[in-house]
Amino acid sequence: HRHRGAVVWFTGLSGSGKSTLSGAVEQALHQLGSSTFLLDGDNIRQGLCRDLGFSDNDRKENIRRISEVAKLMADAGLIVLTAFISPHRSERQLARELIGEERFIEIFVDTAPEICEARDPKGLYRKARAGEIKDFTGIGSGYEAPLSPELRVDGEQLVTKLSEQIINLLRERAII
Ligand code: GGZ
Repeated sequence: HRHRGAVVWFTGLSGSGKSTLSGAVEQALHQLGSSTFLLDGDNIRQGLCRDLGFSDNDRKENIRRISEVAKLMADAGLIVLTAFISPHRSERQLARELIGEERFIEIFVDTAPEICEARDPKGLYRKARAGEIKDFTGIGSGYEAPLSPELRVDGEQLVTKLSEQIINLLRERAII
């Protein structure tokens, strides 16, 4: 199957829908015959980055390591999907420069903070409000929305529709 290595970099708040959406895109890519790998908190923060927390410095190091791993996997020809908050523009910019503009696709999963908080799938916003998590993104810690991502999706729309938008973008970019 014709495809080239690339990194599809999802960014957005906790509860914005990054994991669900990246999972759906990965499934769609498999059906099209592409080889993919999904990097997310489950396989990174439990392993390679298990020494890191959520201070600005630790998040920066988290994103740096993820960028390096994603780059290697893209070099190997995979379509890598990453699903991390990646709250700082500077770190996303470093990822872009490391991986290469032509194969870095930044997708802003734009879901209103109030919606993310209302969803609260893991009860973390509630804990943050109660003062139990001091540097929670959107409450005690900032999120810098992308200024010019390759794509901004409305996180309140249906996942199937958003996934199609992303697949179309990958076709336009000749990644698939
Ligand atoms: C933000 C936190 C925090 C704090 C734990 N702030 O919704 P989730 O649970 O599944 O996703 C969040 C995940 C964020 O990890 P990332 O590696 O994506 O963050 S970053 O890119 O900023 O390094 C959330 C959980 O970890 N979590 N504490 N304080 N999210």
